Amino acid sequence: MQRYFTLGLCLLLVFAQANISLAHFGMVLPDRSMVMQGDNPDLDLILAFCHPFEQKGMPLARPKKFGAQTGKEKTDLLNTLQETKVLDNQAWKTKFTLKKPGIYAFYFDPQPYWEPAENKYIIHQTKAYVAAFGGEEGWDREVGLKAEIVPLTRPFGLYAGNVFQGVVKFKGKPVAGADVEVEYWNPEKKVAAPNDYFISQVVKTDKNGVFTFAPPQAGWWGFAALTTEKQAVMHPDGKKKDAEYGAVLWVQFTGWPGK
Ligand SMILES: [Cu+2]
Repeated sequence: MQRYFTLGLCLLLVFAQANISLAHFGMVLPDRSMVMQGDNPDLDLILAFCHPFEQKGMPLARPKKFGAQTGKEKTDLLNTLQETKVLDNQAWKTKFTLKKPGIYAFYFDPQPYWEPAENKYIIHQTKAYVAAFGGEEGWDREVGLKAEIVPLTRPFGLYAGNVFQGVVKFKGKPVAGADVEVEYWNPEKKVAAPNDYFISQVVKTDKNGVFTFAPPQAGWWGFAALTTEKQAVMHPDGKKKDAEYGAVLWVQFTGWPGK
């Protein structure tokens, strides 16, 4: 029942928005992007699938992969996930205790999500960074996801209004001319868009796969760089379907502390 309801909701959005980009986002949201000496070292993380500005949830099945990378070390965290609800939909949560200084990249690879309205699968490989205890090395290290945004701007300690740049990679190579959809995580739907064009911001990557964006307001902003792979996933109907790969990155921006 739940599944049909969500599906209906997504279809509704498709028709309601016509050609305006329909932005689903994988999401990994730590409760903080920076943890300092003396702070509580226990992070709470949620993993979800949603339309972040509109605060509409979609179900996220148990991911295929979920882990943390710090330095060259990868830790498999899949078994730590507990099912929860985010925006009334299936989602996942976990706790992670930071033990040493460094940059932690939290990433997941979801099961392909079938979107009948678009006759394709959606696979958003999603990432967020947490900087711990003064560590600063290695924020530009790739995790090695099939679809990945590699930051060119240090992805923490950012003010609202700072320019943010990243390289979009697919199978390890920069993607020129990719659409990057950008959305604000809009807690309690406090912000209303003047019209539907404002919901998702869109920028393109240049010939080197680089995109640039400057968020106007503090909060978490999601970047979803989209690449379609033809006939990527076998559908139960026996035909291979296209997959929209999203390289998704969530970055926290903070308001300027002065007046
Ligand atoms: Cu959707």
